[in-house]
Amino acid sequence: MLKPPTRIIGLIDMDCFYAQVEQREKPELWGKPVAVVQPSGPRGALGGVIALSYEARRAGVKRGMMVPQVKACCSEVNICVVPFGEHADKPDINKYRLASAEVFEIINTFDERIVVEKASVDEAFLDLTQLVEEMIATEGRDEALRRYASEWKTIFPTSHLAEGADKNDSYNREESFERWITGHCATDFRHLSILVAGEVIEQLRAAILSKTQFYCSGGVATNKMMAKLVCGRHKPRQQTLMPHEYASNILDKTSIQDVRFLGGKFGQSVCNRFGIETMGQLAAINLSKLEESFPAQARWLYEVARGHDEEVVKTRNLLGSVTVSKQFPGKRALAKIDDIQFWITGLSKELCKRLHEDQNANKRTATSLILSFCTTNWKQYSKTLSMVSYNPDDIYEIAWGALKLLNKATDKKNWEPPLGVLTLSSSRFVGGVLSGTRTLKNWMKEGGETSNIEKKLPAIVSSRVDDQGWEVFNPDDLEDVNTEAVNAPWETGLGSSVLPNALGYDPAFLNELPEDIRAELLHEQRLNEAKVLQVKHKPIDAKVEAKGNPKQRQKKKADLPVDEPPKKKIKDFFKKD
Ligand code: DCP
Ligand code: CA
Ligand code: CA
Repeated sequence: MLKPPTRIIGLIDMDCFYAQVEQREKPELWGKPVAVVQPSGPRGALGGVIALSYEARRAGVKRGMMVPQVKACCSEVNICVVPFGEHADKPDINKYRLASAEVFEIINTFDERIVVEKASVDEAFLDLTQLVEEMIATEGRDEALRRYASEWKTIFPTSHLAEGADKNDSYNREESFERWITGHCATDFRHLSILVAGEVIEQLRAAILSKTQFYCSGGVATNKMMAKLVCGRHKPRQQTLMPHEYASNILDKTSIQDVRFLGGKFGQSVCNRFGIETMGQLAAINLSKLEESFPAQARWLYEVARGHDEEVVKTRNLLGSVTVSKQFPGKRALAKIDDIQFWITGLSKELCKRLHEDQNANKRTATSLILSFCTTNWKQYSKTLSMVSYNPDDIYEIAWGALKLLNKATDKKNWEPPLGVLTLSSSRFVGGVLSGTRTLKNWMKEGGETSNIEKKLPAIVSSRVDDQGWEVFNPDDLEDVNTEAVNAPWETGLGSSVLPNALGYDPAFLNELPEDIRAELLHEQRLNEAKVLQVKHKPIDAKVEAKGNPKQRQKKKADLPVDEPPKKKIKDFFKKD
């Protein structure tokens, strides 16, 4: 038997976030169809749509469409292009990040009894359990009920009760809400708790709107998975409350792909394996059947199908690292020393710019610099170096000084093996601000402002160090380093934002994505890495794959046949064949 849930969890998700940032910047765009598109190259070519105002959605525009298609759907659409970075040739999402920081400032300071977990650039989970308990204890249950009975229309202007019928054509928000308040909420403490949390979220959303002009939606339930699911139920500018009792009503008709962590390939493989589409159908499959096909995820699947999810809301305010990264896929891989120096210069400048912003915002200074790169053979290397100052020239010297020793080419111009990803990242923050002229070392020696030293964050947890001090790691060696990169609950080994990703996803970019999309990209990456490793090292044993070796599968924490890559020393790796 699953234990009855005891927590009250909220989720806030900004509506069409990047589009609202553009609308606030150009107020004439409020109420109009707006599409935010990626610049696909520095020379003005445009990429696909990443955010859409609801007016554009109503005209049929979809995320991912290219501009001509968008215009065909909606001729009066306003196209806003994400600007290009100053120093590194890639989109600069800084203005959305800054807008996000404004929102998080309000969420983080709203009430100290709320535990806030930033889940992506525009989304936060809130554990409201303590606050709600204390609110009911302070006001008194009967007093609260009296207040709600007389004032509910003004207290809950945008709230919906998710009980199943709220998606029917005949649904009447006010009727349904009033019936709930005077019925279940009056007799059942668990319902009342959800209602009180709904009042908190109404107030928090109103505060966000009045201070930033941004609209958002909210969800309240007894766990993260359901809070996230119901938040989307009456979007935009609305919030949806779900007492646990209605979980099966909601899940019965919920598409498996609409559930957190099931939106991607994994969810699809669950659907395909059992020939099902809804969470209701998933709940009809018993645990041992689930274990046969998905040993690592079976328990989790079993529980979420019943509306249960134990994942805790973890405080996550500050990023553990500031990272800049650049990918050079395929033929663009860097094979010339000049090019590598050019890009390290650009990344050093970009990193410095970000570090200064971080310093201003968070009153902290990074003390370590991590240089990571990935060769075209998918191998990833990383070295933790000391930060000497927040000066781009110093950062360049340190990074290039370490990297240049690894060139396998014998002439003075070329570089071997070519580099597919270059990443500079800084971490191990200490409290306080280093002034421009002093070196970090002296500042630290003088005792500076280091009295409030933050917890030092491990840069890279699990890796092997070769005899030149380079950390050599494989995807399976990676561990989470207290960043925003979120793993699916059954996974442990992916998502470190410090590290470059073999398929070239920029970790800084990944961190800003909604977590389901990020989990999906990482999942896809894992699949591709598995393929690459198989092709390179060992053909797949079709029989073992078909039968599945439960032990081996469990060890890998995912149902993918990932072969152990050969443990080659970095020196051998760079030796000429
Ligand atoms: N984003 C992105 N690339 C993607 C998906 C999203 O850059 N593939 C950015 C743009 C979005 C922001 O992240 O505005 C938040 O993503 P959401 O999925 O929350 O979508 P929106 O906030 O745009 O819309 P909604 O109102 O549906 O939440
Ligand atoms: Ca959003
Ligand atoms: Ca989101």
